Amino acid sequence: MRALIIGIGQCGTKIADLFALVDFETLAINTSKGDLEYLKHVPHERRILIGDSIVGGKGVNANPILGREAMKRDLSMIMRKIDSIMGREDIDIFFLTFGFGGGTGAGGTPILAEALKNEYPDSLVVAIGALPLKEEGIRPTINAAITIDKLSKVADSIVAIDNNKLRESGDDISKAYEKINYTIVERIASLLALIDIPGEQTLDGSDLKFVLKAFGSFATIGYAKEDASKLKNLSRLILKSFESEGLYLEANIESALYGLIAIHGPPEVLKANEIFEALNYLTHKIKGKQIFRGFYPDPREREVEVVTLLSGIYESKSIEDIIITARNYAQSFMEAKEEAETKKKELLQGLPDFDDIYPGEVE
Ligand SMILES: Nc1nc2c(ncn2[C@@H]2O[C@H](COP(=O)(O)OP(=O)(O)OP(=O)(O)O)[C@@H](O)[C@H]2O)c(=O)[nH]1
Ligand SMILES: [Mg+2]
Repeated sequence: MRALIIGIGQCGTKIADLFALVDFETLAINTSKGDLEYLKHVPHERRILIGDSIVGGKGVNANPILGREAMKRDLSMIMRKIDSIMGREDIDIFFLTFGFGGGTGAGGTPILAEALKNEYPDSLVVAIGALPLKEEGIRPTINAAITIDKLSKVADSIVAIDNNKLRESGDDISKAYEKINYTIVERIASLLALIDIPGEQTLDGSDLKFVLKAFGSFATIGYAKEDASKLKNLSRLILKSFESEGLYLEANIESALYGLIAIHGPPEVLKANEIFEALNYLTHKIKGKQIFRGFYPDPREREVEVVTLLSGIYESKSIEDIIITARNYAQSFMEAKEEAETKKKELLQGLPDFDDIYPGEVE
């Protein structure tokens, strides 16, 4: 399984930095020089400053038009860099990590996603983005809604992570961000670690690609872990990984088309009847009725770990909230703008020009 993680903007590069810590191939792209320097694990030659000629390394201050322009201007340099890291062949998945609410990530990610799809038609492009907090105001919500729309036309799947679910943790914001970022990396790393390795019934790269190739719809990753000595029923643990609504997203999992479940743990607890009970239940529950599965008995292991991936999701309250808020705002903003224009014309109508009042002053 060959994957490249590309972080875009501050949120995205922080997540890519954690992937670099656990030895993934990474690239960090930002319009802010300072934020790039702040990273700890992405090697220096893998950090790319974009849009220097327009914003001078200072970031784009949540303006996605500048983010988009910065990415466009430096796109060929980025594509050369990717080519030099990965070569032209056999890249299974590009994971693009970013924040939906800022300017660099929101504006730049769809441009890069499209270029990657064109240059690497056999590779998947999976967007992993953090949805803004409601308190951040209208701009991040609009950036998110428009970026979701654009990515849904070019990416294979969108793994949306709802930062609003942070509130449930009660931590302060930067700790909470950190926790979410770790969770993202932990789940994706656990999933990829179980692809293409020997097991009872295994998952390979093509299964994962099949599940993620879902015409730009939403996907989410669930997870559950338990000490093997404390495990009462594996079926219940598998269901628990879904019940938590996946990876920080409010979504109706019944609307999913495909699922994938990987179970890893000591052989004596991976009981076939308990696994099949859960698989049966879930296969009937999701709309697409297709669940790929892999079991990985491991005598050295003391914990049972379940990673689940659901894709093809179209019913998500987290996403609907953003789209509806942005659309309502756009509508009332356009109306207010039109009204302002009309009122301005009404207010100023009937005024003379200077020449009407001061005739004959200039020959
Ligand atoms: N989960 C998570 N979300 C984050 C993190 N940092 C910022 N965000 C969210 O991402 C959005 C802001 O995106 P940034 O990545 O800071 O913005 P940017 O892409 O660098 O763009 P500019 O700063 O405008 O140049 C906000 O909606 C934040 O809630 C993080 O570390 N983790
Ligand atoms: Mg930034």
